[in-house]
Amino acid sequence: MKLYGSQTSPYVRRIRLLLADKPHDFINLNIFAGQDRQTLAAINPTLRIPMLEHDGEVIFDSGVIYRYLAAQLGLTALSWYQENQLTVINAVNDSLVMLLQCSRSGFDTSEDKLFFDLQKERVATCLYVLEQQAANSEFSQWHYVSMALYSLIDWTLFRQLVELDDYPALLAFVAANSQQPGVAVSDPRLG
Ligand SMILES: N[C@@H](CCC(=O)N[C@@H](CS)C(=O)NCC(=O)O)C(=O)O
Repeated sequence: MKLYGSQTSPYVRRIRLLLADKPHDFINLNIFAGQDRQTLAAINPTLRIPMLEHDGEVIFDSGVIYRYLAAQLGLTALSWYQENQLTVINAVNDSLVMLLQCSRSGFDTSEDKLFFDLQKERVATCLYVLEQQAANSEFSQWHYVSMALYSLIDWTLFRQLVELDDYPALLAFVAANSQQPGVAVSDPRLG
């Protein structure tokens, strides 16, 4: 089983955490340049990571990879409530990736522009809900949704994308899970 990704991607990290105690090869790509980008393009036309290669199949997208692995590993299906939690986590993640890419493209994302405002509003409304759920101990089990949340919040801290002081339960959640299997080796700060 081969997982293609990068050290810094939060979408890749959630799958690495899921596979932490399962035999697999991690292929660390620089998806934005050189030979690695050609490797990515040859495998995945969406030009996004992660992707998983197993038994002659290549699976794109962390959500689909999770469904594939859940079937392989015999994991319990997510409840609809957990699916919604994952959607909320993904919404923050997607908006922050877009803001980061805008910033790296030379845009001043602190400007009052519709696109930036919409992303920031979504990040705030979603983080508010996740904070309440964390305070309510809804992520006290180390399952896939918790892994996705951990990957998002730790990446947000690493990239310094949002001031998280207003989200003490999310910070406590990250602190409480820093010793979970696979967390140290998948730290984006090693990228
Ligand atoms: N829906 C996708 C999102 C994956 C994603 O956005 N990955 C980022 C890295 S964190 C990426 O590949 N970005 C490349 C790009 O936007 O060109 C998933 O869940 O796998």
